[in-house]
Amino acid sequence: IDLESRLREAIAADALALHYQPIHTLGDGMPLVGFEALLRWPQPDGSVLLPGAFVPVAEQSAELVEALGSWVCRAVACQRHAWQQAHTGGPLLISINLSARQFDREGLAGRIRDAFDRAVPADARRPLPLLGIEFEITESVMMRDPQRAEAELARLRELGARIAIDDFGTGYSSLSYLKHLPIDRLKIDRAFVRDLAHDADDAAIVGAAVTLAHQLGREAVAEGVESAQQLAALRDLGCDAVQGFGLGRPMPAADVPAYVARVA
Ligand code: G
Ligand code: G
Ligand code: MN
Ligand code: NA
Repeated sequence: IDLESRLREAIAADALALHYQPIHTLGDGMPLVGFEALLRWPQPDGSVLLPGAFVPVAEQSAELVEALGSWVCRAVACQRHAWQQAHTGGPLLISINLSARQFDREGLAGRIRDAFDRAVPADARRPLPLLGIEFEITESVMMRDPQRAEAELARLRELGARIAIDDFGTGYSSLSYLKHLPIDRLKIDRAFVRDLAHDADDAAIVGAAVTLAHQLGREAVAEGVESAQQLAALRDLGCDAVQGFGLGRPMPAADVPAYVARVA
């Protein structure tokens, strides 16, 4: 059967997984600030499909993109509840990737709130259900329907969430949206981080992105950090936080408590 039908079944059977990649600040001791939740689809033969292989398939269908997005929110809400019960992680931020197509239908913020509320027992619900959750959106979100996106993001923030622009610098868009959108962090795409330590152009771009973020009162996070040289360059440029294989790879949820204990 085709991938689309199999994905629909996998969502219904709760057969997807999230891996969690740590994000650390560049401050003293490089404290852990949170994790980005990344979709994985384990296959019957033991292999694992990465999101690039199936998120685009989901995006062909408004209903499937919605089902996948709700699954991710439910999974994060359950996981966070379990970690809180076990006193793992304290007030860590968990970042969730949103597809641009999730904004196509009205009421995204309400549906996300419902997904979070339904995932935990009634007595564990909070007045701000999305406190400690960050949503990552790409610049392309703004290309679809800027007014709706702005309104939905504002609602997500009223529910306690933070907003990050993902893959910053790679999108086809103007910078003007930065002024209007309620954004907390810019995540600088790893394409600019890769050669940062030896490429003066990349260093200039990353430096400008960090300055732009700070001037607007936002934070800058660098993605794809693999080496100590990149880390040193990012510290010199005043970047706030870092994420990448050099700090920690995306890990199954079961490995998170040990990681949190190790870096604490
Ligand atoms: O984990 P990996 O590097 O393969 O992720 C590739 C891409 O898949 C990233 O750009 C990421 O934004 C996207 N992605 C990962 N998890 C999710 C998710 O839960 N929802 C959506 N829409 N995209 C995701
Ligand atoms: O687009 P987005 O930022 O959501 O993509 C996140 C993806 O980047 C994850 O799938 C993750 O596996 C990948 N990633 C995270 N850190 C690194 C890194 O240091 N190097 C490379 N090449 N990929 C990374
Ligand atoms: Mn991301
Ligand atoms: Na990114």
